[in-house]
Amino acid sequence: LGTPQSVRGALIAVEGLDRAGKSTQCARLVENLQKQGRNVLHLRFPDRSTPIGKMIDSYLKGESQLDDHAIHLLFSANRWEVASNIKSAIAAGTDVVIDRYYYSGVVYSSAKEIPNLTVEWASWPEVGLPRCDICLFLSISAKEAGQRGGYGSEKYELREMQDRVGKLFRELVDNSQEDLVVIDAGKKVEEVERIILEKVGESLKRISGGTTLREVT
Ligand code: NYM
Ligand code: MG
Repeated sequence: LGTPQSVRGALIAVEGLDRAGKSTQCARLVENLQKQGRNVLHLRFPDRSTPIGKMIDSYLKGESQLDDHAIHLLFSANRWEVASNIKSAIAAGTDVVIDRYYYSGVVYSSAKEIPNLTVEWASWPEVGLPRCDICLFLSISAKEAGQRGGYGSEKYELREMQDRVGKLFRELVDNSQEDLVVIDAGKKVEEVERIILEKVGESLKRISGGTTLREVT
């Protein structure tokens, strides 16, 4: 009685090619939301700290080999192991900002062009995960991303692979009714930061209007 109705937090994902500026923008977004007095949980996938995450880390560094389907399922399992934490944080009114989420999961694995590892196959293990309210896709060409100090030495950090990943990301953007927002990541850092905050603000408004947290279908 008389107490303000509690509003759930927002689930915000930031996606894009390697070197698109995701980490920088996630950090800034978290800071900006906190400045507005919001509670924020900052996550990233892969989360390399868990036992599954350690297997992923070792695979990405080329220290171990895994079947392409097996590593795909590990990436997904790495999300499932924190799914309930995400849900309870959101329910408690905390915003969750995630550096890569199921979009990366689907796109990177299917970009490997392994027979039967299709987008459809790759999407199944993600069904049921908390779906983001907004996904900010930091759009940059593989060429431009590669010029940003060059790629590292991890698996997938190759120009050809990044080109295919970029193409698949764009297909996903075109074909989905998801709340995917394309952001030109070639702009200045501050400009990208401003646009992101504006888009997230719109999403927060929709949430305080009562939209519920959905699941990936
Ligand atoms: N990656 C990331 C996947 O292949 N599947 C996934 O589900 C996720 C979350 O891991 N090249 C790939 C994309 C990156 C690599 O991510 C490591 P990061 O953000 O560079 O640590
Ligand atoms: Mg990387």
